[in-house]
Amino acid sequence: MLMEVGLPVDRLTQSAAPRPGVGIVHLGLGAFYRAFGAVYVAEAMAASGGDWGIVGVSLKNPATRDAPTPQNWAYTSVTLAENDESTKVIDVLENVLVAPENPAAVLEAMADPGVRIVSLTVTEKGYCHNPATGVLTVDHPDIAHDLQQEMPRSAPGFLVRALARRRAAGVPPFTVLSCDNLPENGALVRQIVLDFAHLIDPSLAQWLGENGQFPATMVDRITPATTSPDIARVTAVTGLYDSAPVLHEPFRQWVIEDNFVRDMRPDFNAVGVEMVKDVSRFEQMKLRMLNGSHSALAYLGYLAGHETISDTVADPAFAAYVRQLWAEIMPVVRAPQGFDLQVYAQALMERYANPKIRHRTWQIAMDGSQKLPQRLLGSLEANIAAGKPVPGLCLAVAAWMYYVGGIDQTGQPIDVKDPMAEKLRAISDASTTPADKVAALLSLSEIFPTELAENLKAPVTEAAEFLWAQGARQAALQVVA
Ligand code: CS2
Repeated sequence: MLMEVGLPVDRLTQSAAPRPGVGIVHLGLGAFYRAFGAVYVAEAMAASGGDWGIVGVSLKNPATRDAPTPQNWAYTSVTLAENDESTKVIDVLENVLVAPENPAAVLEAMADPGVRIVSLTVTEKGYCHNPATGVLTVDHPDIAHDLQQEMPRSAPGFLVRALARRRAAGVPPFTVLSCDNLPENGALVRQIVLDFAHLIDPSLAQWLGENGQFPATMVDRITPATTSPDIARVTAVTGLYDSAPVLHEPFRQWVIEDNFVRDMRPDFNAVGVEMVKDVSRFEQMKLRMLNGSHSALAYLGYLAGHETISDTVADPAFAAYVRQLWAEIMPVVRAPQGFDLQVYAQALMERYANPKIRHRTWQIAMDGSQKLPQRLLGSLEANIAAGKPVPGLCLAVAAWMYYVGGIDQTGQPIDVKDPMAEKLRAISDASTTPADKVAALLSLSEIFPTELAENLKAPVTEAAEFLWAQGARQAALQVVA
């Protein structure tokens, strides 16, 4: 690996300072958590101490553990501002486990009495729920397996089996801290955990209902997946080879409901985390304004041949389109106290335009079936109820429909990543006209509630017909005309 960068450089290594005890197990150790939650935890320990070392768990990929093992999972966090860049070593991971290789070790780590928080970034699909209703999907293959077997595969399975061990050992539950972009993520994961627990042992569900805590969070920092050229670049800047740096924007915002089991948590207040009673307004603002526009730009931008979000908004057609989209979304967002949505939108535009952040449209386009409800459909529903026309939001849905058909505007195949990819492709292939495709896709009740689907039929068909005939760029221009 060292040869890759062509320089005889040393490797980044863990510091020799005494290690803190482990207080957190994190499920889903990807770039986002390492660029965000882990950084805050490291800073909170630097500010106020505490045994909050982190054991990271990869639920799938051994590469997350293997590549940075020689550096004991210390890594470089690179902040990329438009005209400035800085690096910092984050040395807060004490171990990394790969769940499919050794689920028992993961359960053991989670059951350890020193662990007081289990946080999650397992993506929307990792909760194994129905995105339209938020209910645990009991016939999901991993859930069906985990309900029968002691050694889990899914995040809900690990949470419940580990919590059962703690109860049996007389240890209080850990706080479950969801850091995924889901609406009311605390209540959602609570319901999933309680439903799962109820199915294996109703008294466990009761114990968790009484003693568990599942604070809601709003998380925000744009963090593209790290690429090989990024690794070479970071090595050139720092002079140390790091196989797993994370590159992200300067902006970050973490809002957490301050509701932890026995109030045990790192000193988040000391490092700028907003600890609040109610996260819902922050979360709605972020999911609808940021993630909603991100998905819209991802589908349209990809179809128009743009590789990244910054390339997409550099095109005046899409910059105007996203402003129109925000104008549609703002009236159906209840801003948190002290927030001005116009200012928030302007800041988003500047964040998207940062050319140093190579956030691929393809990356954001992933898993649309799991993302659409909270990102776009909530805004659509509220606008339709108010009788307002929403051409920008309808075009975003139509663009997703085009994208999941799997062929782009130049006839090239699209590598669609989505748990429903096959089904979406089959539906698309079976219908010939845009109107047929729209009708068939709207009938997927795990994504579109029936009444909304009915209301969307005419305006999304109109958007789709224009998009299919004229392409993404013209369709965006038509929305703002
Ligand atoms: C993005 C998010 O990939 C995606 O779907 O919309 O990861 C987004 O970058 C983050 O939520 C920003 O905080």
